[in-house]
Amino acid sequence: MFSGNTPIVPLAARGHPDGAVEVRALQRIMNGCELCRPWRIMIRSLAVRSLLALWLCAVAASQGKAAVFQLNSPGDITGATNIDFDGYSNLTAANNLIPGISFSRDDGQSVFIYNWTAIGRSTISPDNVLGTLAGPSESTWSSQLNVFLDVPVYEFGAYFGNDQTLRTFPPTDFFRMRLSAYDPLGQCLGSVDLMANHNTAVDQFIGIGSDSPISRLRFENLSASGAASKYYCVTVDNLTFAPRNSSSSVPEPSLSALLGLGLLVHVLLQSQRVFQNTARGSA
Ligand SMILES: [Ca+2]
Ligand SMILES: [Ca+2]
Repeated sequence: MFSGNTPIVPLAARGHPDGAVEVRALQRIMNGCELCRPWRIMIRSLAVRSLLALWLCAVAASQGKAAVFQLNSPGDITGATNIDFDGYSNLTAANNLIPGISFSRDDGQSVFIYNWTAIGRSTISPDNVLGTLAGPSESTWSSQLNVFLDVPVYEFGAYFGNDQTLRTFPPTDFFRMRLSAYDPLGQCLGSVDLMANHNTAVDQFIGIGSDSPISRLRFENLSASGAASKYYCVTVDNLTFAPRNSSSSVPEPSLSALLGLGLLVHVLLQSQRVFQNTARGSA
């Protein structure tokens, strides 16, 4: 008789004459488990394969989505190219004026360089700005401006203005600027917004960076509700852009991700090797 506290000691270990019978019974059980071993290994191998596939899908999904970030000043862009539009005559069509960069309006009309200082307004670099105002043969303005770059960049920004409030227009008609970035295939990478400070001066910097190359950008004057502005044209100056720098590094697999992949591959290969050896032994 034994209680719950009585330790169970194998008969063989106690020198009992039935100990040999007990050992043979245990061996039979073990042999039975051996017959299941190939199946256990195969199931384990399938599980590892599934985990590996899931991990690869997760890594692909995480790396397939570009990350964009807002830049707060031209100083955030190192090694940048700067275009200030100065030195050109007033009302110079700029669509294809400057090598490497071009501009367009959604309505197909010209984008002009304007002498902003000549009409009593200030800009970050006097005298000229780029705008989507009406021109000599353009009857109206546009509240969007598209920028195309021959060579993709990773950071882009500009000063914007002409965001005053006039009594004749709704005060929230031009409430914020949106700058969107697009990759070379035309896919939108993301956008950043900045509230307007409501004066005519071209005095606010809006910038965007991305871990993916940017080939096209779009400025949009938006109302407080996010609708397109009806009454204000886009006016920008000091376009600043740069190729990749330290703040826009390409995402790379993390060390933990690489270690995880290595471990999974190792376990997978080991499971396959053991399964093959066992299968040969069972044949
Ligand atoms: Ca200028
Ligand atoms: Ca302003």
